[in-house]
Amino acid sequence: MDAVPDAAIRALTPSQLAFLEHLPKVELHAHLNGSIPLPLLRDLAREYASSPDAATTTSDDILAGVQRLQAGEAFTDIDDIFSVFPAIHALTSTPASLKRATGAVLSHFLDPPTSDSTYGSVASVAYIELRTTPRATPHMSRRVYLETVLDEIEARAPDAAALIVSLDRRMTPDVAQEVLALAVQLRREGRRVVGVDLCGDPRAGDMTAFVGLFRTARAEGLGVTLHIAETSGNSTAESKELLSCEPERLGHATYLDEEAREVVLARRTCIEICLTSNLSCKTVQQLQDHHIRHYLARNHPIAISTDDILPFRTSILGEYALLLAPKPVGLGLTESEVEAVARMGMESRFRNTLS
Ligand code: 6MZ
Repeated sequence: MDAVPDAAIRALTPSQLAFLEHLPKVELHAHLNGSIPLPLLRDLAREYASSPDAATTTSDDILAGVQRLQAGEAFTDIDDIFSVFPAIHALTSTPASLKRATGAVLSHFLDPPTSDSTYGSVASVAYIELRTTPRATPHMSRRVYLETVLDEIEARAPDAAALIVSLDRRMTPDVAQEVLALAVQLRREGRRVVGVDLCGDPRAGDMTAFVGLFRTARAEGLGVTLHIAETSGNSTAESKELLSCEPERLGHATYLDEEAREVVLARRTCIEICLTSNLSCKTVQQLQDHHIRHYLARNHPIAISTDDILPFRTSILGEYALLLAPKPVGLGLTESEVEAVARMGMESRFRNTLS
């Protein structure tokens, strides 16, 4: 069966496709290591196989994970998706490979529209906030990790790209504290850090320990976006706690209860919507049931985003095609409705640049 965004792109008329290609779009929810274009992943995997690291880590698991990504295998659920990230991380554990990965992700999103053998039609975005979780590896510290990504962002796309520093739910309090301090310091040094994110396995961690950090981030002028209620297992108490940090944006927000939704609506908190991701992770069963409908009906700010183009085999064009294509392949929005959605994304960028 076709991947859902591919079918939506094919269901468009030539004039609708041209409309989407020229529509000014932003990407606000893309994880660096989930967004590596497949051709580069192949090169990195080949080089990894003959590197000294392959002899010291569980390289069979890593190569099996990479093979799954190369084959474009469907993932069974969100657990399955999370099982593949360690393989990708093994391939970007040196400053050189991380720099190449960052450059390739920026090119994928920002270079002029092309036709690409892996993703079909590819449309570029006018602006991207790329997010990543700094890892300490045998080859670099967390600070060097972030500097490597920032060097690439600032060299290639100083006006069209910025960094969101991710805190992973699985981090120990000490590491989370260190990562927040790095985000604050780098921003004070004038680097292109615009915000912080909470991401990672939605079932892991105790969020009580993180709330204070996100309040500090806000006080420091950083934008805050939190993955929230991504699965039915995320409790209402947890969502309430995360909302108490008053984040400007939320990732997924699939299972917010009525009370939390009222808070979000009243505050006009932007919801980052990743349609294909939610369908692939099976946190949403069918496109027509997606919680985007709730926000569209209320003209509430949303930002259409890809999440992880590598495992989900999607693109920003594919995500917009899902809005515009007729039902049941897409949501059947009109061009002017899609234009209004794209504008909401543009207006939801973090604007806290240092003066
Ligand atoms: C939550 C996700 C995610 O940070 O190494 N990540 N976190 N929900 C999701 N929904 C599918 N998709 C990706 O990119 C990979 C990391 O992003 C987070 C995971 O923590 C993953 O390890 P970086 O660049």
